[in-house]
Amino acid sequence: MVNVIGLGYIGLPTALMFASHGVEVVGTDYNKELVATLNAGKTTFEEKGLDELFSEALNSGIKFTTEYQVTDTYIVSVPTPYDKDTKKIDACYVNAAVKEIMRVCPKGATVVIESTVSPGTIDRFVRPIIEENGFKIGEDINLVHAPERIIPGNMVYELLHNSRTIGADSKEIGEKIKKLYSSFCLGDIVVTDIKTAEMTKVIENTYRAVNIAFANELAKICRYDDMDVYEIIRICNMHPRVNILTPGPGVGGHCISVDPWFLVGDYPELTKVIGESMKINASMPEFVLERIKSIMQENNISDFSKVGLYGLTYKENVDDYRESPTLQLLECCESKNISGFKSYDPYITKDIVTNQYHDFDEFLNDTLLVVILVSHDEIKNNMDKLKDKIVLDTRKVSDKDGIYRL
Ligand code: SAJ
Repeated sequence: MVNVIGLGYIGLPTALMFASHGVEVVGTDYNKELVATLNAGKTTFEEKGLDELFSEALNSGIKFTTEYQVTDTYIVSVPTPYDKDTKKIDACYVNAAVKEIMRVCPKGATVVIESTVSPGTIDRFVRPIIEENGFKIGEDINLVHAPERIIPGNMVYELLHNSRTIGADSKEIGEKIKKLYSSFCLGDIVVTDIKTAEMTKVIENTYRAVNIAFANELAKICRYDDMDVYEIIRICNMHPRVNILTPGPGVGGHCISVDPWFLVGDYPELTKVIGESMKINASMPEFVLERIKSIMQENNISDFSKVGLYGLTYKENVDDYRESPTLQLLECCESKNISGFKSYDPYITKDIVTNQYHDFDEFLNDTLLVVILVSHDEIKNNMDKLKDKIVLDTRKVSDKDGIYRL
């Protein structure tokens, strides 16, 4: 039986995927409310195909509990934030989960860490916890790192089809866990050592962060000297070896805006490009605020309450608002004593900020300047509703003339 620890954005779909492919699974989370919701037959976030997968997993007998199980395989899928001062990984949730596992696990068990961790984290934190509990790694307990690669918005498809990396101390254990993931994963599974697996995962997200930062920096240069960044990127990308990403109002989510900091924290002298890239991405919400102020001035709008922020999530068509550029923008406003912005997001039904609307038309009625911060399908399909508005489109949702851009 596999005991999946942590039933969040990664742990839940992973647990469901194993269960719907014939693996006996118990999902454990310390959040009682979350476990109660799952036991009541409801999923805890919106994701394409997740409800169907949930039903299949329930039919296959998946169970949810707050208790750690006595079993032979554990998969740890808990958050790994970073310390805002040191930029180093904060492994407290992984450490706590491994300590709990050690209280119940029998000899011979395998502990798989799925959570994203910086290179060396398993050596520094996880191994000592196992050894302190009197187990010999490789004999009594096997350790594996199996980072995920799925993208919110297309998680179910990517869980099935993406290739994966498995890091293990021995080839034999690596192959054993590869076989387990092969129960559902159709992509190639590479077996390597633990530190290599740790580094590859962090690098994948760092690669994307650096490339987004490059696009964001181009947007700033083009704004400064009145050039069209989108047209320039479009033309450059016709070169066979150029593929520039899309500038935006910032980088959110719990991966790309977080993981590269681990490297900056651990290798401060060696991460010049990465460190600057993270700063550029983090500067985008303020850049958008400055854009808003200059557009307000140009259009004689002095009241911030006439400005509506469209989109609160960190990207399109998901309900996840962790570290979202809009929330970063509102934080920036707070630090500058600017208040009054209205906001709306079709995916956020509860109130998470002040002046938040829950109806698109009411939101539009009360605003003069609409700032598009997330390219949800709703806005893409309803741009005609904005025809009488002043629009700042930070996501290039529309090609129309007369719209302000980054
Ligand atoms: N963004 C831009 N411009 C772009 C692309 C993205 O501004 O051209 C912004 C998005 O709007 C968003 C942020 O960047 O705010 C991150 O979004 P994303 O879609 O690039 O990535 P995530 O954070 O949802 O998921 C990433 C993925 N990693 C890579 O693409 C390398 C995913 O495969 C990982 O599984 C996930 O991180 C994770 O859990 O680590």
